[in-house]
Amino acid sequence: MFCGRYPAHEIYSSGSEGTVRITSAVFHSSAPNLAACPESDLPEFAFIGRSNVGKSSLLNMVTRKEGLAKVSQVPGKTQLINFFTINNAWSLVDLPGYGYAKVGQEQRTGFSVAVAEYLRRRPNLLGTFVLIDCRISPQKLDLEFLGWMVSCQLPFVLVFTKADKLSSKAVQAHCAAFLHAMRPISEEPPDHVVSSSKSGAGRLEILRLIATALGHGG
Ligand SMILES: Nc1nc2c(ncn2[C@@H]2O[C@H](COP(=O)(O)OP(=O)(O)OP(=O)(O)O)[C@@H](O)[C@H]2O)c(=O)[nH]1
Ligand SMILES: [Mg+2]
Repeated sequence: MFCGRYPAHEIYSSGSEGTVRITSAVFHSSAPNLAACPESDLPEFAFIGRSNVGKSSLLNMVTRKEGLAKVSQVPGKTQLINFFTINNAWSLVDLPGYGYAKVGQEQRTGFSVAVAEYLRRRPNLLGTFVLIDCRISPQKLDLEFLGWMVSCQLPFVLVFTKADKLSSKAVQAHCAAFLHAMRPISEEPPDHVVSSSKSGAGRLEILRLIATALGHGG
């Protein structure tokens, strides 16, 4: 489950082993900041992480819709808060990455004020997937961001991306090192998923977490 305190309007239910089947995934709109975000009652799940970690690719992999979110080899591609409507029932949100120095935005611990405002104040945001590149040792910027999430009591799940680029043993070692580095931040080890947008690994786990958060299994 998402780690942290759930929003007051929680519609989470526990115990559902099911998953969600995606029948439609469409781009809805983009917004530069919270005030410009579309009003919505649909439950929302956001993808955040360093620039180039694979947020947009993961969104496309989860929805099985290549090209739905714009992917780029150049960091800093996603600059707006992008909303995608799934099954006309819930939303996935592709956020701009943090840690990209050339972005001319005001920064707060490396991520933009707009992203911070969105994460803290969006009323229908149920949970956030925080993406971590599984190939690299624990990074200060990621740990700082997660510390901020914990201090704001925002629910999140870790997603270790690009697992196809390493042996499974190396992936496990990197995940273990990251979870160890999280110990001073979070009393309980956060839930985590290992993913690859190339192989589709992690897709079902992510959909299962979403189904549980939505309170249904189908
Ligand atoms: N091998 C491999 N490459 C990946 C994976 N996910 C993303 N990539 C590559 O990593 C690069 C960045 O991917 P994006 O999905 O655009 O990353 P992002 O986090 O959305 O980046 P910004 O929008 O710039 O913050 C692209 O070249 C992708 O093809 C993965 O699971 N495996
Ligand atoms: Mg992106």
